[in-house]
Amino acid sequence: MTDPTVQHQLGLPVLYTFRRCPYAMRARLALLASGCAVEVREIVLRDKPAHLRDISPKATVPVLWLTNGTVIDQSLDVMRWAVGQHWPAGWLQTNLVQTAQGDAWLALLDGPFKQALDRYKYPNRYDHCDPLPHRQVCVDILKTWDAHLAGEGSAWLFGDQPGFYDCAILPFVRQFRIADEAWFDAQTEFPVLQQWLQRFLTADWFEAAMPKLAPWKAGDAPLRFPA
Ligand SMILES: N[C@@H](CCC(=O)N[C@@H](CS)C(=O)NCC(=O)O)C(=O)O
Repeated sequence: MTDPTVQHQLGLPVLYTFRRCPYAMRARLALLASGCAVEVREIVLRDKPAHLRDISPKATVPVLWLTNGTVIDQSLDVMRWAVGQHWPAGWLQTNLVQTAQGDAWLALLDGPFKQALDRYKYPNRYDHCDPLPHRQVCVDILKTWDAHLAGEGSAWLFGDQPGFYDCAILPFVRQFRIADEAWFDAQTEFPVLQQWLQRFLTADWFEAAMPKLAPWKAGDAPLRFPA
């Protein structure tokens, strides 16, 4: 039997999350957009709760633990689950449709882009590799989104409302910028993408997806997300 101190306390799915993690961010954005409330548990990566490891031995975030015991432990699957629940009117009301082009971008993002991003951002973790060729790999990928956005002439990847792919991709573009903000902001090769990122960073729904929470421990009073 599950330890009662870790059980669902609010009758809602439990989301294990980490504020700064781009994978967790995309999951929170999709939950927020689809109006799916959860019981939120902030974690610290170096000191993960035992219950998280119990339900998902690979112990990455995000992890969504449904009230029926189902565990969803891949960020895109959490997004797809959220989108499948409902999608209220308001921001993100369009672009629900998932496209082959968008899915190809996600493969690029979660594969080569993330791999290069980690080497650009944390070269010391990779035998002190030279970060600049890795930054260039990311730039080349960013330029494809820049060209797409410029071609569409729309505020978001697939129209005038942010959608599934904006939520899935933007947290990683944000992380790329954070590695060297002054450098990123001074670049002239991807101006439309820079505007797209700024639109995201200044949106009230982005702020709503980034609550600052103390790390959870078993027995804590439950917290709801969105608050
Ligand atoms: N493929 C996973 C990746 C998730 C992931 O790697 N999350 C990182 C945080 S950004 C993590 O939890 N890493 C575990 C650790 O650092 O111990 C997903 O899409 O959810």
